[in-house]
Amino acid sequence: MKNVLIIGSTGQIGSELTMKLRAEYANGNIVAGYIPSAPPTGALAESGPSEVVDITNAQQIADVVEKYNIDTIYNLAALLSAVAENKPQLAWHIGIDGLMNVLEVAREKKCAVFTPSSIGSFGPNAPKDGTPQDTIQQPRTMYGVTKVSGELLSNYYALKFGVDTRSVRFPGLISYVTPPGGGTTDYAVDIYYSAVKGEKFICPIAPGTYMDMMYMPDALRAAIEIMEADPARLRHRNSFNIASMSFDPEIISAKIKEYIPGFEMEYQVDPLRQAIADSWPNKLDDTCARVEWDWKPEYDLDAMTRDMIEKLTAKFKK
Ligand code: AKB
Repeated sequence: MKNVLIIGSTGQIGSELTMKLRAEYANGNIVAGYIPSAPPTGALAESGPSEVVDITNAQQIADVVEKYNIDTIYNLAALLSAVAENKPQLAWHIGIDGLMNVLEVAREKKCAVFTPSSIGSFGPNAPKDGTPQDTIQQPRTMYGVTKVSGELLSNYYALKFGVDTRSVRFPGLISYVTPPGGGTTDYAVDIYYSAVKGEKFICPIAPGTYMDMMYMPDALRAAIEIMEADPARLRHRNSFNIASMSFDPEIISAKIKEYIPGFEMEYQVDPLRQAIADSWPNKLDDTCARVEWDWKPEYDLDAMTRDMIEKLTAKFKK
């Protein structure tokens, strides 16, 4: 039995991860932590317990961990990259002060902790292609600064206090369920919505800009598999590079055209998002994740595109 608290359960990853954890650990308490401005609705609200848990409130976290005898915390509270650039203090407060609250509760109550990092933890000095697991990171964005700091802080708690912290560096995540908000990679979600609605897509990222991307089912599996991995095999903890596909706007647009021949795209590059994207890697090397816990993606661009178009078409027909 597992008792899990998901902080940020109504966000892009949380809304799907909570449902998957409830399916996988059906006999446990899978608690959807949320902030009052974003309460759970529909199946998320009906399928299990939910509690107000603001990551900046350590007591709230401790109370819910105590109440449900929580053994694992998924800490998904964060501002995405473009929003964090406009609200750097808040990004730090949620990303690092909040993480510190989680780690302290975890130390006291002996919980394992998953806190996602990102391709955004790398900056322009990192090798762009085949970016290694262990390399110079030096991000230039506040998002990246919080991600690298979060990786270091999580490793510190593992080494110093024995807290079982683990994580992955997520690529841009693509899903038809909950839309993302304020990320640099979000164009790769929005493009499918425009295509299925029959609208021309205005692309904020320039042609030739490659970034790692991943379909949500693979990302959810990664988040669960890393927490279930045999600790004796792990040489790394925070955070593992994971990868499945890398493309630029031209490649994803051409792929969509194979399924929706009338699809049109025009570029209106957003300087903020473009600068962030230019500072990120083109493609990560995820060998360590493959070797240490058998990570393997299932979706490539073609399989993801087929599924996205099919699922969004059904969604808009309702
Ligand atoms: C973002 O674009 O901010 C995120 C990420 C890659 O971490 N999707």
